[in-house]
Amino acid sequence: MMLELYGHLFSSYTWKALIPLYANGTEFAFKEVSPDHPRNAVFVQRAHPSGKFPVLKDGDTVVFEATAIIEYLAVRHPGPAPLIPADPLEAVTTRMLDRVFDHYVMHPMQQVVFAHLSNSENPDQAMVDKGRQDLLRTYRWLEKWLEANSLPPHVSLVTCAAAPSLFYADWVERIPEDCSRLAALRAELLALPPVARCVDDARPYRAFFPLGAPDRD
Ligand SMILES: N[C@@H](CCC(=O)N[C@@H](CS)C(=O)NCC(=O)O)C(=O)O
Repeated sequence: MMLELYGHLFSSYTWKALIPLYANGTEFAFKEVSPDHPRNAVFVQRAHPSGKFPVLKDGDTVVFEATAIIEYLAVRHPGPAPLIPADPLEAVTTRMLDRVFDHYVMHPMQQVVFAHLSNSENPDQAMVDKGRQDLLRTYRWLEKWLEANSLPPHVSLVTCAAAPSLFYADWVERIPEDCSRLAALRAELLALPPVARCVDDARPYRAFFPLGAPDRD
């Protein structure tokens, strides 16, 4: 039975699950979660404890949380992309960085976006300021980390977490000039074919970005 991925093409966490599928040329059916496809939305509401996507369905197996989806793909649908490094210690670093991008880049970016979604005229300024400050703090941490380390080879779990989080975070709080390594990493990620495909497929939805999408990327 064909794999099914439930999500939305503009959603950062959906990209995180799409990138490994594209990178490995894995066949799957994309199930858009939107009011136009209420059955898909109902499936996700039932499958995920918080009704969030992406959700992967592989026959009778349902996997949610983008990181778990990537771990599952690495085991059940492996391909040329080294999603999880074979070396156990490199795998630890990979999983640690995945958490860094989810918790400290994606999360503050989403907080700022939610503040604008909740009240577009008058977003909660404390929430916006906190999200922006947290992003800057993580940018500087990543810049320092990149001085001494490099990411695992693409396309790994880290690629999948870093690409969408840095893509949208930079729209919320621009990566400052003193973080040139991080800015270069973002550009490198966006040039990878599976990431470029996500960026291109999401273009029709840019008008919906609550802070207004910048005229770049
Ligand atoms: N921890 C989840 C986060 C997923 C998430 O935040 N998904 C967003 C889209 S990017 C979502 O489902 N938003 C709709 C909602 O919360 O109802 C994961 O890693 O997959």
